[in-house]
Amino acid sequence: MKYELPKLRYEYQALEPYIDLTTMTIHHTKHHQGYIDKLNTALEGNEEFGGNNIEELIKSIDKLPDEIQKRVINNGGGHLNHSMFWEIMAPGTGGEPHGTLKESITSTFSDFNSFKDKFKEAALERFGSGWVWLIINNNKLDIVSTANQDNPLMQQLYPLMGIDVWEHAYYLKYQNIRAEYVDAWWNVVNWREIENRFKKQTVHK
Ligand code: MN3
Repeated sequence: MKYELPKLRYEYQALEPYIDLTTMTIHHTKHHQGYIDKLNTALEGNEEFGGNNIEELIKSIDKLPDEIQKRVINNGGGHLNHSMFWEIMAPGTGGEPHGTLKESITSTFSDFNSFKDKFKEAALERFGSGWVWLIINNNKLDIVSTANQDNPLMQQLYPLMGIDVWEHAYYLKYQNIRAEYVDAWWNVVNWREIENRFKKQTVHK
């Protein structure tokens, strides 16, 4: 089974004015598709790895043969990261999380605005291309940053949400001003989906 580009649950222009139509279109159809194509090529002859579950593939990255490991980190990571990214955004969202996720964020970071400040700081500090994540590990939240297309699952940390700070994610609209992109991005954060990801990691644990 080859990996395939997931369909978006909204139109390419739906996240305007915060994320523009052209960026969304290129990001999904060119960048994300490119990672998938290269991942499929890397796995030719190695189809036993992952069993078409991208999370499992990335979690067990150490088990892959050396000659394809780096390509799978880059392109499998790219596929996993973007698949989550499209889902944790939606039009008409933003605001604040609810329920146990809100409680957990508040008890970890003292309040929601402090969490946002810390997340933004990490996004601005990420040198070059990468991602900033809210992760959960043994029921504890933390903010971590990774380079390139690395995913926290490679360190067995579960990503609840993450922001793509590669220039391809914001350059057309925000040019070099990453801070403006991060500020705008909060308006399209789909907390309901992130709450679901949080619940799946905390129930029965
Ligand atoms: Mn990207």
